[in-house]
Amino acid sequence: MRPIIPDDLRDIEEKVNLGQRLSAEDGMRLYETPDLNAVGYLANIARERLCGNVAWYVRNQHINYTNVCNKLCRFCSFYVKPKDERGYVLSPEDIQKRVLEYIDLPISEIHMVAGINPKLPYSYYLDIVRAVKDMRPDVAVKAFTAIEWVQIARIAKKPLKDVMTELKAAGVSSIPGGGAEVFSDRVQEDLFWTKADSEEWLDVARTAHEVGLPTNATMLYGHIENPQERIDHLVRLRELQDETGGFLTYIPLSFHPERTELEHLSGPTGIADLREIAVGRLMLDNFYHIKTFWIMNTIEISQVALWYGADDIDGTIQEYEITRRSYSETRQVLTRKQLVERVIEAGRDPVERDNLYNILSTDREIVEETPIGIPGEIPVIS
Ligand code: V47
Repeated sequence: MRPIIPDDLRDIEEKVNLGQRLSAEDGMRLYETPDLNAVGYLANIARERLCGNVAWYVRNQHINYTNVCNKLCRFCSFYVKPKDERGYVLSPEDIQKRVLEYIDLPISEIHMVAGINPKLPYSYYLDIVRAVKDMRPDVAVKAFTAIEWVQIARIAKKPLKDVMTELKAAGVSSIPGGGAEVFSDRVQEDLFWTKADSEEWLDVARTAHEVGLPTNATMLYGHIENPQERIDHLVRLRELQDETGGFLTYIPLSFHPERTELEHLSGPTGIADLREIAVGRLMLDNFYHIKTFWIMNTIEISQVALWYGADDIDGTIQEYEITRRSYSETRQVLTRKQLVERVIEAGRDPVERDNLYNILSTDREIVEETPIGIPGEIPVIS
């Protein structure tokens, strides 16, 4: 019978068992080996050592306050250019209406990100955060990708540290991981040349950690990047985490090519998605949480991913617009009961968390709530 770990990965197995750091070269071998199950098995050792059998989830809502963006990223299907008649901007009142749609559900996190709309003044960003907090004082606002933070500081004409401190006082309590894409000048020049480069993205994260705002980290994979670029990305995240300890979670984002300029690409397979979770877990030995974002990975792959290194399955997202419009117009919602049942079916223990991983509930028997969400029309506001 074939051993679980092939001979050529035995040295990596030994390091994983001893809790030793893997080198970039080890990481390349994890990408190159055809034996995905061996990689998953090793990732599960690291995962269970840190997180036991727990699978975290969150009751959350996404609000994308504008689809107008001047960054022209070739992998994105969400944005429209400034002046495009399909562009929208949600006013603080519109945002409160969105929050009201789910006010009866104990959502603990609102994830608020959007395009880079050059027309929005600094006061707008403060207003929309306050609008959410006025409506739902207890909810945690996880807001603005690094790219938005760069824009906010630019429009405010203030140092990043100051706008972060002011928006934190207004109610932002953590920062999502978007905008990192892949830390590669080559990929950046081709796909997102107008956007913050890797140094800037890492600087935003560093500043956030300095002002006491924990952040997530992402990597968008499965387009034109190569394994070496992915390993470089992970190593640079690991280095910053060694320096600050401010990252909460790493989320590999599976590229969806539909209706993007890269539609001719086929996008990652389920096998590639699982490998990315596993390599992330093994390389990022100083990250506690690895998230499988089920909206992009599918709930089925995410169930398996809980055995390939992931300890977080994200949430009962209400409406996800960043990729939703690109491959399906339907809402992507799992009720809390459905999500918990999927986790239990996968053999893990579901634990509801808030945005900082405080435990909110360990219930396994969930009473079905009113179907979550009302498909929201995206208002067109001049
Ligand atoms: O930065 C854009 C990615 C990101 C596509 O922090 C795409 O908990 C796939 O960062 N196919 C924004 N991905 C979303 C994001 C995120 C999502 C969930 C949880 C968290 C978190 C963060 O979405 C962008 C970009 O990398 N993206 N277009 C696409 N076609």
